[in-house]
Amino acid sequence: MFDALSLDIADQLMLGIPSDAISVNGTTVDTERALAVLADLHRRQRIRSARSSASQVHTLWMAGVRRTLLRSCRQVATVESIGRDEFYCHHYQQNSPVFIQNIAHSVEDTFRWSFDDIRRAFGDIIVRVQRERADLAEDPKYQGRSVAIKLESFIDEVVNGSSRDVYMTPAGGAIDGRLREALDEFHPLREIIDTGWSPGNCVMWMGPAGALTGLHYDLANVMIIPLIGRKRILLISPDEQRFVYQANGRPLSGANMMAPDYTLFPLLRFATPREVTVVPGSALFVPVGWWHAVESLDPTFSITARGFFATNDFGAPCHMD
Ligand SMILES: O=C(O)CCC(=O)C(=O)O
Repeated sequence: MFDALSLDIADQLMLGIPSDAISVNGTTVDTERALAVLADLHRRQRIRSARSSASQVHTLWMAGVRRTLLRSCRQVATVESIGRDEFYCHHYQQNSPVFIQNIAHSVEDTFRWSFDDIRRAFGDIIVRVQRERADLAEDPKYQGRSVAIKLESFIDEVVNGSSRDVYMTPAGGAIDGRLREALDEFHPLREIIDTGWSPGNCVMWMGPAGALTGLHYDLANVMIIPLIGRKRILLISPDEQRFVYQANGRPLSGANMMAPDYTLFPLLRFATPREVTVVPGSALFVPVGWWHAVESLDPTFSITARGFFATNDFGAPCHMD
C-alpha cells in the first residue's frame, strides 16, 4: 500500500506534473522522494499482485487518462441553439459546460434596454456596489468595500470607465426589485431555465470594462447571460482542482487567472483553461464545481440564472461546513 503522501505524489506524477514541481499541502516535495515513488509505482504496476495496490494503480492510471483527454479538449462545446433534451442529457446531467451562441429567437428572447434606458427608468434607486477590489491575493472573493450609491451615478462611472475597480455584484446584497422590472419582458431559454427572475434564481452584475470576478466555483449549476456588453470567461475543470490554489477549502482561488503569476502559483501552468467570450444574445452554462473567472470587456450588465428544471441543490463539500 502507498502511504497518503506517496499516493499524493504518485497522483501528481500520473497527472504529468514534472517531479521538481510536485507539492503537497503547498510544500515542494524533494525530487528524490518523487522519483522513488515513481519507481515504486512502476514496480507495483508490473507485479499487480495485491488487489489493493492494483486498484490504486487503476485509479492513478484513470486520472492520467482523464488528464490526457482533458488536455486534448481545450474548447467548450459550442452550439448555435439547444433544445431541452440535448441540454439536460448532454450538458446538465453530464456536468459539461456549453456555450449557446444564439438564445434570441424572438422579441421576448432579446433584452432591449440600454444603459441610458436603465438610467432613465431606475436611476433614482440605491444600489450597493463594491470598490477597491483590486487586491485579489488579500481578497480572493473580490468583495472590496461596499458602498451605497444612486444607480444613475453608478451607471455614469460604469460607462465612463473612470475606474475598473468597481462592480455591482450579488455580494452587495439584494438588488432593488424595481431593477428586476427591466427583465420582465425577457424570456430566453424558456425550455431550459425557469424565467421567473426572483432573487433566488437570478443574480445581477453591472460593472465597467475591466471589472473582474476572480477564479471560483459555484455550489450550483449556473447560466451566465450577458445583457449589455461582452465578458471573457475562463473555465477550468473540477478535475484540475489541484492546480488552482484553492483558498483554505473555500470555493475560491488566490490566483488571478486573467494574469497568472507562475512564480507565485507554479501549478497553474498545468491547468487547461477554456476560454469563451459571451455577448448579448448568447449564454454560457457553467456546471456546478467548474472553476471560472470572468472579465468584462465592455461596460456590462449581466445576470446569472440558477432556476433550472432539475435538481440544483447540492449542499457544500464537508470541508466548507
Ligand atoms: O459575471 C461575473 O462577473 C461573474 C459571474 C459568475 O462567476 C457567477 O455567477 O458565478
